[in-house]
Amino acid sequence: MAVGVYLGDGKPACVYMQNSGLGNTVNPITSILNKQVYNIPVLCLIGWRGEPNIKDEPQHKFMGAITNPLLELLEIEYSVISKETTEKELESILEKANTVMKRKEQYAIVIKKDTFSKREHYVYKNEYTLAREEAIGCILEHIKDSDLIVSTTGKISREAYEQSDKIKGHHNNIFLTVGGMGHASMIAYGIAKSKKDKKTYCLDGDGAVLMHMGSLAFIGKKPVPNMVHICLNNEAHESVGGMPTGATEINYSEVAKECGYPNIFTAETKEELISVMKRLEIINELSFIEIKVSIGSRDDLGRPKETAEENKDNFMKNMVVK
Ligand SMILES: Cc1ncc(C[n+]2csc(CCOP(=O)(O)OP(=O)(O)O)c2C)c(N)n1
Repeated sequence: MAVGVYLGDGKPACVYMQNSGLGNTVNPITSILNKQVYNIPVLCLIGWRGEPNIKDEPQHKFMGAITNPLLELLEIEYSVISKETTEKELESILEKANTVMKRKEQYAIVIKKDTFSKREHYVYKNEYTLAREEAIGCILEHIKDSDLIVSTTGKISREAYEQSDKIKGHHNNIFLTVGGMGHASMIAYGIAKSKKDKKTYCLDGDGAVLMHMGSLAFIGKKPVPNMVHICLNNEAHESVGGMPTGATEINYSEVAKECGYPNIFTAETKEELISVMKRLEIINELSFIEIKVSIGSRDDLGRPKETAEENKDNFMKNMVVK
């Protein structure tokens, strides 16, 4: 969009992202923006997760450590700001950014944790009543112990982890896609292809589906019989504050249908979800379930106790057990 805005306006656009988003934008930066191609100025505001020596989740550590070196490699000049940055310093950073962008190059401002003060707490709501965690619990109650689960980035994984402990007494059959938002469905698809004797469930979020929606077309085009793709749709990025995704009117089940998923189900209540889960017991064909859920989560929701690598090892070990 920033490229289009520049082409249309002749003015650089400002793009705001988390540093995991910098990973997603490496290709357009190198193959569109860079001066060896179109030389297009953009101002990037980048939230710095995983800053060295600051406690953060495992999926942010490596990207946190390489954020600034990566910008250097991408030939993007940058400044780092924090809550100590004064207005005067900020002014001179913006002046520098302007000079760089006049040369049609890109400039980044890397923003440390707690630079911005918290805005007033705003509670986002939708019209649905089924809680996401309750829906996840209901799914876990209806799947076999030998079934596999791949859960998406954010609180869906944390809820699946806790619900599985509560319902099954363990969480060894869940692969938590802690990073790589939007890729859980293709991971589930890969597992389903190689483990044909088991059913693989993907617990996805609507924001994550939207981020890499092309996966639906791929999966629908070459369906596997032992995969169930579940989109827990709260029309929001609940895990990071509950803001609307910007695609709240999208009918995800229609998209999946058009992409070729042969079985499509929707549910808005626990009763509807139970009846879908029962029907799934006798369906041996790729299926998609869109569950409309409310926006919200428990304040005391925990985090995985193992490292990401331990979670992966347990998942792989558990797979060989019948
Ligand atoms: C590339 C990238 N950008 C941003 C994030 C931060 N992030 C983590 S979870 C999440 C929201 C996920 O939304 P959704 O899939 O709808 O699930 P919900 O939390 O609403 O259940 C975001 C934006 C990320 N992990 N990766």
